[in-house]
Amino acid sequence: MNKNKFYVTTPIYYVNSKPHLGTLYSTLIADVAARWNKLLGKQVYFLTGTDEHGQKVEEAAQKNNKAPKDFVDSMIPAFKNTWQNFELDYNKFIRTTDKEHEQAVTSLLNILYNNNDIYKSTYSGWYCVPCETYVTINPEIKKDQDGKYLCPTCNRVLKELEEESYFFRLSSYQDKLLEFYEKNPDFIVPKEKLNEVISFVKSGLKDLSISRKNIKWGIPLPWDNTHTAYVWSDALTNYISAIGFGSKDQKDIENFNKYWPADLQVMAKDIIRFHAVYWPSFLMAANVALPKKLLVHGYILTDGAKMSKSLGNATDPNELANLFGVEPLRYYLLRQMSINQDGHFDIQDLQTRIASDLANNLGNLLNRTVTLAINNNLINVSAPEALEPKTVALKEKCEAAYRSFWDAMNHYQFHTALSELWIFISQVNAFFHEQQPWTLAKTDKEMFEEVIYAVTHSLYVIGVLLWPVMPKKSQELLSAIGHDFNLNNNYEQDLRNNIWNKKFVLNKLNEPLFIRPEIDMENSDSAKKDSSLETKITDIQDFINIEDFTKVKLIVGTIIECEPVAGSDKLLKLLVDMGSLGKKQVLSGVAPYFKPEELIGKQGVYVQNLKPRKMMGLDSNGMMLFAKDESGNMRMVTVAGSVDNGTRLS
Ligand code: ME8
Repeated sequence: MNKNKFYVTTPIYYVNSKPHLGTLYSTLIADVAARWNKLLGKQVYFLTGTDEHGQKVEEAAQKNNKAPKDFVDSMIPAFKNTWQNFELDYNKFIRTTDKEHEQAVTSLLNILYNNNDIYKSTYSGWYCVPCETYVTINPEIKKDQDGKYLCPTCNRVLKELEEESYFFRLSSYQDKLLEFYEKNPDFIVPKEKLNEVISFVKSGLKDLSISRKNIKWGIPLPWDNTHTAYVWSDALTNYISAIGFGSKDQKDIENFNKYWPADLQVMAKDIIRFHAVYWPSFLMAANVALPKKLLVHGYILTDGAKMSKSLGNATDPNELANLFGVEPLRYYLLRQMSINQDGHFDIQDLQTRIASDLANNLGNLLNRTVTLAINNNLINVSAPEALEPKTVALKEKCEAAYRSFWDAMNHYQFHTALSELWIFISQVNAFFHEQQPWTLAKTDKEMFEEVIYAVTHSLYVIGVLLWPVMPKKSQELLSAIGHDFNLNNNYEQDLRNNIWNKKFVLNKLNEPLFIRPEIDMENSDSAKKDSSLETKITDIQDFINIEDFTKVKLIVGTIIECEPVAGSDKLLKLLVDMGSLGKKQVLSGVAPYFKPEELIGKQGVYVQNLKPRKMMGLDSNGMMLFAKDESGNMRMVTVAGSVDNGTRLS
């Protein structure tokens, strides 16, 4: 088996409406997985496309006064343009109306029919047209006020059907499926979804209706053209038809053998049963290998409801991209959504992340470093012969960040990977501030160059790792330090080895890497169209994220000595005991409020890592926290109960 290839697929989307944030999210996940595997040096094939047959589309075409094929053709540009706008670099866009696909479905169905896996009978039951699925009636199925059954997925009225249909012998695959799940416990990410599938299969599989007699808009069954293939037996086949299944052409056969089985099939939980039960049984029946992994992501929610085109609360990704930029939106979706859980899309949060993570933490770091270096005539930056211990510590953090990022990406936990990377970005920022290169530029040229080198190398690693998520920003960042992103570079080995010997040439950026959004949402067209965008963006508070908060070291400490500072009405000199962290002298402007003896023995909260400064010729290291009450009296910030000195607040 070719271990050096990576085949990733998205669901093929129904064409009854335009792409939305939810379908963008699935396609983006596949794109990032594809790019990450390219970065690891693999040959990648990324497939997406559209699901165009069936009753739903037939009805939508009728409503639009169009022939079905004209209707589906008219919907394709919306998908292709949106995916292009979002830099989704797929290899193939398959449509179920493509000739090769129709041929592949015919081949697959013929194989199943000839193997006696398909038989004719009568279907009687309940069908959901919007979901294109049969629903088994059980006590949990709800009814509307007229007593009509409602679909458990989309809440719409079910239709009763009784018609002749062909059935696939799904029931005879129950044991084989269970054996497969047992042997492949990693078949589904996250694991609990596999357990749900196992329970469903164990509860007993019924044979599956795979054709519809009265629906003309579909692929006719090869042995009975009065029936068309039921949408799922048609749609699921796209994953193999796109890479050459069923073709006699030698090139197609080679392509199919090269890429199948798929390494990753991305979807949300609504269609897991089709992919984890029906799809593997069709493949088993045709003696074709099963996909290696299904990645089941959560729903993007707006106001607690799943965003979907049929429910009518979809946010237009292109409008959002116009307001916030394509790549910041890509970043936000991956960073904010914990991949296997549902998550809320929140405009305010989106703009906070852009301002804080992108513009502040990353963009400013690049800008400050490059500007400071160039202003001090440092343009060609090369590695120092030996590194100071503080630089070695940063280098070690860089290696650790790469490893954590690598691990999270390989498990498709993109939010974790990005959070790890931003922790590293905070560490680089902290290094920059602690080293004070603006002072070193005047006092210690050699150390100045070392600090600039260390930050630049760190930015190089950050830039490369960002490529799967923000390809253009990654390139812009790398250009600013004199590198080009090139997939021929063996980045995997390069970053793993963490050898700091590269040369950099610094260039000033023409404009900042990221711009803080300052959009008046009330007057924006897209805000008017979509109530979920109603937040007034200019009202944003200056939020910090958790990484920013954790930069502040708040420690519990007891004041063991306290005396006035000679010559000052305001200052008291405190000695704070922080247990194992030692004792520190702090100057505090609270003399008008306390007699020294009132503070001695009091336990309070101390900011440990505030930059030391001198007041009245005395050192002050850190700060003790106080709060003024309504009457203007000062109160010391304390912890309820007694805590060991030196305990960090969290
Ligand atoms: O089910 N959040 O097509 P579909 C996250 N044609 N992802 C979402 C989402 C949301 N709010 N809404 C939709 C079909 N998705 C079939 C698939 S495959 C052989 C046939 C994504 O247009 C998610 O991936 O209804 C979900 O599984 C898919 O779109 C459903 O797309």
